[in-house]
Amino acid sequence: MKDIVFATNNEHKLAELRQIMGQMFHVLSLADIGCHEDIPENEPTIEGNARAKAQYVVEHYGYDCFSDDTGLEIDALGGEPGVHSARYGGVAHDSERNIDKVLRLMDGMPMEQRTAHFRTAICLMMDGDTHLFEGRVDGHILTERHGKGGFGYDSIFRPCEGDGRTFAQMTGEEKNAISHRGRAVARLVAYLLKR
Ligand code: ITT
Repeated sequence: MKDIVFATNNEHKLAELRQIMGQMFHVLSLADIGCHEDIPENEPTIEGNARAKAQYVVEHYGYDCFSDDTGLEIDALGGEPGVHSARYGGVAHDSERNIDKVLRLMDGMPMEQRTAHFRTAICLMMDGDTHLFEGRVDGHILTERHGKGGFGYDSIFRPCEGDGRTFAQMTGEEKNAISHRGRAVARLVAYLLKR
């Protein structure tokens, strides 16, 4: 099985990736290659941040790799939290605070105004070339948390294509089948298998 490095520090993303790609590729984490630092993500777009993360690993560690940058874009909030999704509540990677802020800002809004989507940009840097793969899923932001699975904003996001459950109420397989990340990874895998 071929090794491939996934440039993430997010253990939930890594688990999802291994669930999707694990039969075909041996997915190595940053810890597996000895990278323990917080890679800077200062670009104004998720595509830019995905590229920055992959570039960092290529430059500092010399591995071909791919990265994932994801944002939750809420229409009524002008596309926020978007590229600021990880630290929307003020503290990096505190999902409870992030969710609290979204629910506060959307308090009292009717369901038809609560439309949102997740967008994932995957950046693959391989043999000196750069490739971007995108995935998107549309849905609604609920008024309170539902479910204990998933991570990040999953407990308040109900995808349009599902059966009324949030991502946090689905199994990993169910989420991957329709999610932003699942779709972007499907494109990445199709490309890697064709090469
Ligand atoms: P890496 O940069 O190390 O990959 P990160 O957690 O910083 O990990 P992002 O910047 O891409 O990742 O993600 C921003 C935040 O968006 C993340 O911290 C989660 O709270 C949220 N998020 C990302 N993917 C998600 C998903 O599939 N479901 C729910 N929330 C998600």
